[in-house]
Amino acid sequence: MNNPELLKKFTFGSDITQEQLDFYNKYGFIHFKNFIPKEQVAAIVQSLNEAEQYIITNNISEIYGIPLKIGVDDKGNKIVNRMPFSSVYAKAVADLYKDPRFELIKKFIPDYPSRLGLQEKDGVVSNHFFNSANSAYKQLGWHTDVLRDFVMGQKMLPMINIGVYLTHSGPENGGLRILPGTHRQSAFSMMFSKIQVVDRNEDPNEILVEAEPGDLCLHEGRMWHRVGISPNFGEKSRRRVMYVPLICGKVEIRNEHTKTPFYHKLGKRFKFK
Ligand SMILES: O=C(O)CCC(=O)C(=O)O
Ligand SMILES: [Fe+2]
Repeated sequence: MNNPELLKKFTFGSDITQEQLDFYNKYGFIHFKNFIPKEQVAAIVQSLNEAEQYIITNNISEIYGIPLKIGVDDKGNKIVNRMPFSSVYAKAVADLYKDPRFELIKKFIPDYPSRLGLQEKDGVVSNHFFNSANSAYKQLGWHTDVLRDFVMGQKMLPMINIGVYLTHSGPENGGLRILPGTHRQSAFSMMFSKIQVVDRNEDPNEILVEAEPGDLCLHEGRMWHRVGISPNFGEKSRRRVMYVPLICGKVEIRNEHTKTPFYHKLGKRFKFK
């Protein structure tokens, strides 16, 4: 990585600035420091831990039709590695997205009306990466988030994945690796320049997003990204981050009666994880 501009961090103020819009449009991502205070991060983590216990005690395997990834940590305890629709069971998570600053984020999609997908797609996804023998989520291969729309035969509209960090994220616990600027690629390379999800190899052009609890990182749905595997096991590998999509187009609300989309069954067959 030889462009120091890519390491630039921003502060989320009372409005989105032109400089922030320009950076995002150029690179397909933007990183804001200290979006929420540490106390709020702690309250969210506590709320997610309680939701996790509830899910495990009640043998819940999916939320609104989307399967949970449940693994086992290094101490033999069950761990919910990927919790979709986490605002359903975790109140502090639901409260976070009432923050009026999420309205401002819509300015990054100026050409279409957009909305937070709190009850669409996978809702607020809480990722809990952990490196242990029986973890269900140690890393995530290269992919673009619009893959799902492509698979579902839907029109590809701008989409932003909004990430809020709950732990430090960097090389010691894997970290998010992105290919800046790839959101401006052709539809063909968006889908096929790497083998989606299966390819886990380092790319010479990737950059690591190093973040702290409370940081906010937005990335465009068409940008290639992956989460690396931690070189550590156990506690040192723990990485928690929540994502909610900012979406446009057709509204498809999910609830307790909606069915599991077919590609989850495909994923199971081919063991994508
Ligand atoms: O955990 C991350 O930072 C990224 C996760 C991700 O890319 C995804 O869930 O689609
Ligand atoms: Fe992703």
